[in-house]
Amino acid sequence: MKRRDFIKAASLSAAALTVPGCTYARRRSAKNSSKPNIVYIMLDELGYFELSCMGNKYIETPNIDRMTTEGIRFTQALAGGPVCAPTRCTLMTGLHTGHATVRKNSQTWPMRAEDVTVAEVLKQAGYATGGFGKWGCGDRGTTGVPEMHGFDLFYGYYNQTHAHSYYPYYLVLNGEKVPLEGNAGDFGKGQQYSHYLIFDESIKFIREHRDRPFFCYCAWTPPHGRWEIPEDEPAFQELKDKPWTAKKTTPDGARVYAAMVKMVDRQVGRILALLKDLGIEDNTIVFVCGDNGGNAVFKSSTHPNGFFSPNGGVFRGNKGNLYEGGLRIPMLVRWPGKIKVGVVSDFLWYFPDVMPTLAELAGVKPPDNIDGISIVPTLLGENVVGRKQKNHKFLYWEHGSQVAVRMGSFKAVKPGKNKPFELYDLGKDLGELNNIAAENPGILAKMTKYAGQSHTENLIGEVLDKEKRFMGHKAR
Ligand SMILES: [Ca+2]
Repeated sequence: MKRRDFIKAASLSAAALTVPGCTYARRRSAKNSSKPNIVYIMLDELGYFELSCMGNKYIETPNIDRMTTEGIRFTQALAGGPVCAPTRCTLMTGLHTGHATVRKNSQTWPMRAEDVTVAEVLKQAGYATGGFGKWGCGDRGTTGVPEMHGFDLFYGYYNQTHAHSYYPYYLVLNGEKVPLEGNAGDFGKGQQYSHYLIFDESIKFIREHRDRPFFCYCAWTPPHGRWEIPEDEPAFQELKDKPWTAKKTTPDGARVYAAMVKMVDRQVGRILALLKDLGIEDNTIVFVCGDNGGNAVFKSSTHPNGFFSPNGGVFRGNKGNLYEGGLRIPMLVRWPGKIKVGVVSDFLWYFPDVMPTLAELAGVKPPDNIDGISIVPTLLGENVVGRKQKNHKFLYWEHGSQVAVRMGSFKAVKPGKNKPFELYDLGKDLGELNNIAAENPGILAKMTKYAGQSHTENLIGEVLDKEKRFMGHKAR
């Protein structure tokens, strides 16, 4: 499909949505905006300490920082998984990685047709649903595609490896390839920077659905590598002469990385401004978060925790493992007039909680058999909601042969095959340095029992047409 046809198709689908939208618009004003719009912005690999409000000395993020003074910041919001695909699947389905379908970054392990996503739940509540960026729960031609899972519109990358290029031959819209003229599948060069297109479509979706409840899922790829940005991008122009010598992939790596963070920060600011301009700011809840723990890129002898120290030298490990460094993410939530401002919360929650939380905000029930709990009492206040916030009995993760369980301040981690569980008390030992398993056999036994109960067989979705899968960056 040509870009022109894509725009036509997109506006056609918007027009189709506008018809019932009239009804929703009426219903909405009659019910005094009882269903908030939801903008969920997830920045791929953004580290807990990569915000200026968290003390990062290289990267300035004034717009995301604003979310902390205009909303709530969570210190213990955890990713559902330590890498892209599983964490997205837990976010979408409300299931932890012991129950979810996508448990690894395989490109051939899609969600099943019967998996129910948050988009499907919100659709039942009358929401328009749009997704923009990296999907990761099923390639084209499988049962995992977003158009089979509640999204009216999904634009971006279905396959994660495809998302490694910011100048791809094509992006995907509702299962169809949209060729990007001027791109030849080369790394780092081309005429169309994919994230600009993805951002524009995110904005367009919000504009077009301002008169009805909408769910805008911005699973944006930056600052995930490869680290590519247009030379004339303002954020890069501002940083291009920084004397940062961190080496990785390209000599410009660290400068480009920081520019990518700065670019998405500006875009978060544009979304907040747009909501205000459209007069829907007070009826829109905005989330900004990372997708998994920080990736310690640009490591060197002078920067052993990575040049930008995404985990601040505080959390052990990083992306890919189940120590805190693989799971802690920035999480900021803003809803003017509804969420108290300037609050820092240590409430313990994770991605499976997103589905029941959004379902409650939308006034619908999520599926019964999920692992998440609604955190609406924490967001809006127990008095306002009229009930106490429920706590997790435990939280669970698995990733290959790694397993982790969190129970209160205790964290049990099995770091690999044939390795015993370690036990840490994060209340006293946030860096997971002091293994107290031997001294606390009772606590560990309870947690390993939870772990044993949490793992079910990993079922797999179907490949319906293998010719449709991503065939490599050089394939059209
Ligand atoms: Ca990721």
